[in-house]
Parts: sequence; structure tokens; C-alpha cells
Amino acid sequence: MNLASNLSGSTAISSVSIHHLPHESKFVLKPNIRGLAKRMIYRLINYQILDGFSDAEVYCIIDTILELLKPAPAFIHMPAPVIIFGDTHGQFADLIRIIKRVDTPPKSRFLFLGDYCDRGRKSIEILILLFCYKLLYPKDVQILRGNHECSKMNRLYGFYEECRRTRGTQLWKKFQAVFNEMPLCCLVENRIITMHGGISPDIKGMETLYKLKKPKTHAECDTGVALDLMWSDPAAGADSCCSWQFNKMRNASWMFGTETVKEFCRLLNIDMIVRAHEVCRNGHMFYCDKLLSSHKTVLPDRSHEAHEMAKQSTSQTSTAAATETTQLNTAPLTTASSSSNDTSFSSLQTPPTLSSLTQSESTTSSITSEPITTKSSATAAPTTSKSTIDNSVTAVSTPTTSTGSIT
Ligand SMILES: [Mn+2]
Repeated sequence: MNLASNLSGSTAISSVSIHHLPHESKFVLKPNIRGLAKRMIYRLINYQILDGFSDAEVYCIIDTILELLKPAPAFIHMPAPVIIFGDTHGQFADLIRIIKRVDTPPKSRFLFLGDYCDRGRKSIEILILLFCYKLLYPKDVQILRGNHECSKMNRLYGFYEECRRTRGTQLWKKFQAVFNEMPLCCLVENRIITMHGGISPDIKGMETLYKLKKPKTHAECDTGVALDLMWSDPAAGADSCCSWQFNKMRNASWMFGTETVKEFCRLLNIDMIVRAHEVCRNGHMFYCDKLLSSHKTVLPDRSHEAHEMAKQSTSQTSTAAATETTQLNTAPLTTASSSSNDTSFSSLQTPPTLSSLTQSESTTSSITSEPITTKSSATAAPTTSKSTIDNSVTAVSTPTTSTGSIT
């Protein structure tokens, strides 16, 4: 399957203007920072470490990405074809494994759907790698914000400790400033809308998204469309017939049913929603033919622990509680298939450090077989009609009737 290729036909010409983000075109990267970003990518890809780069050099990349992201709106566009990645959650080895399998920018485009930090042990490496790619190829790489790119979350779920342990808490603070500037939603080729969590009953049309402001405070992250884009989920089983219902599993935002997904696609005149935020056993799955969850994981379900954590951590606030369990990983939509098993990542994250948490979390697990079994097609489909999309959906033998486990 190559959704992006299927979309690159008839709208290619008209899409030029809508994908134009002026601030990215005007952005000029200083030669010394360009060189630094290239050296960092080389070391991260080949050695998977940032050792040898000073704090000042790491801060330089973060300060520059902040400068690049600041003018970006909360709702952005991107042309197809594009490789879409779900949650990475600090599992750097998995990200590298997939990046080595696909073309990297500028030969391809990358769209990341958020949740880069927490859970896994190498969130800093993931973020710095993505920042370097974004700096070098600003139009070819987009990085959306997930619910873990909020300080309330990543203070508790591993990222703060990782920063403190490796380079100090100042680094953690610098990352928060970047997170506040990340866009929340991306429209691919005018046909596929993407976000970390899901849709919102407050989205009344494209205008809502164009008017959306990037949330900069806890309060802004915890309300309205921004909250829903980062937190909502499709409903499973019998609940899927309901239109909107309170998301009890998250204790925040909404769950939406199959008809709601279809109505949303009609309302915005799009073909599909692609989101992450939940575990998908096979890496990605379809929901009522219109919503694709792109998320691979194989790690133990810790929802009970997470739920307890959420209850404790949100005793001061009523929204945006975390019920995410260990989850992983990147699931590119347009990659070629591979049937090889991969156990390259074998250990996970240090437990959260919230003093009230006394449970010791399992720290070992293994990644099972690579879930993507789709093949890229070099032939672009002639139209961008619904039938094109639906055909590409049905061509993939992935689960279609239930949502992934709550994460
Ligand atoms: Mn999430």
C-alpha cells in the first residue's frame, strides 16, 4: 500500500500553494548549524548516541528548531507522498531500524504524529534526530505534538528523569518550549487529516482548524480542540455506535463512533483520518474504513498501573489524565514490506519517578515481528477519489473491527 502515492496524482499541481508555509521557505540555516545537524544525524544513525556533542551544541539545535517552529500555525499542510510515523516514545533503536529501511529526507517526506518522549530510554536522541532532519529539510519533515509533549505528562513518565540524568533539567525546560510550538494537526494532500489523538466535536469545519492556536499553557492544553486532537480515541465494540461519549479510559476528552468518523470526513471533505495514540498489535489498523491508527507495539499492557498513575497525577486537575501504558512505535505507511522478525529493542525505560509511585514496572520486553506488510507502489493512482482510498484500505489485511488496546 502506498497511500501517499495514490494521492499524488490529480491534486499535485493545485496543492503547491496550499502546502506553502512561508516561514519555512524563508528560513535560512546558518552553515555552522547545518554542519552540526549533519554530524549529529550521522552519529545518531550509525552509533545511536549523542556522546561527544556538548550541551551547548545540543542547546544550539533546540534553540534553532524553536526559531523555526515559532511561526508555524497549529494546522499545517503537507504534500504526498509522505511516510507517517506513530508514537516513538523514546525507543530510538526502533526508529533507526525503520529509518534505515526507508528513504530519508530529502528523498522522502516524514510526518511524525507525536509522543516522542517518555516510556523508552532514548527520547532525547529521538527528538534531536527529528529536529536535525527538520532543520535541514524543513518542508520535508513535520513533527506534530502528542499528549506526551506536555510538561505535565513528560514530567512524570520518564523524560524529565532522562534529561536530569544525562544533561540536566535545563535541557528538559528547553524541550518544553519547543513542544509548545509544535503544530497539532496536518492535512496531507488535502485528502488525509492527521493528528496524534483524534477528532473533536468542536471542529465544525476546516475554518476551526485554521483558527486554532497552539496551546502554550497547561490550561490551554487541557481544553477544547487542542485537548481533543491530542487525546481523543475511537470507541470500540458496542460503544462504536455512539457519536460522542466521554473518554472514560483517559479521563479526558472524547471517544467517537464509526458514524462520527464518516460524518467528520464528509464535513471536512477528506478521505481519511490517520492518528496514533493507541497500541495496534499489528502496527496499524483501520476503523470503519475511514480512520487509520498507525501504531506498532508489542510491549506489556500496563494500563492498570497507568490508570493508577493517572488518578494520582490528576488529583489536581480534571482533564488530560494519562492512562497510557507502554506503547510503541513507529509505523510508516508507505514503506516496503519486510517479514523479518526484529528483536533489536529489548529493554524499556526507567519507571516514573513520582514519589507516590511505588510499583516497579517491567523493564524488559521484546519487539516482535515488523508489522508493516505493505508494499510501496511507484505508480500513482490517477485520482484522489474516495474509491481510490477505500481500495487501498481494503487491500491491506489488517484488523478492521476493533480498536487497539488503550494505552
Ligand atoms: Mn498519546
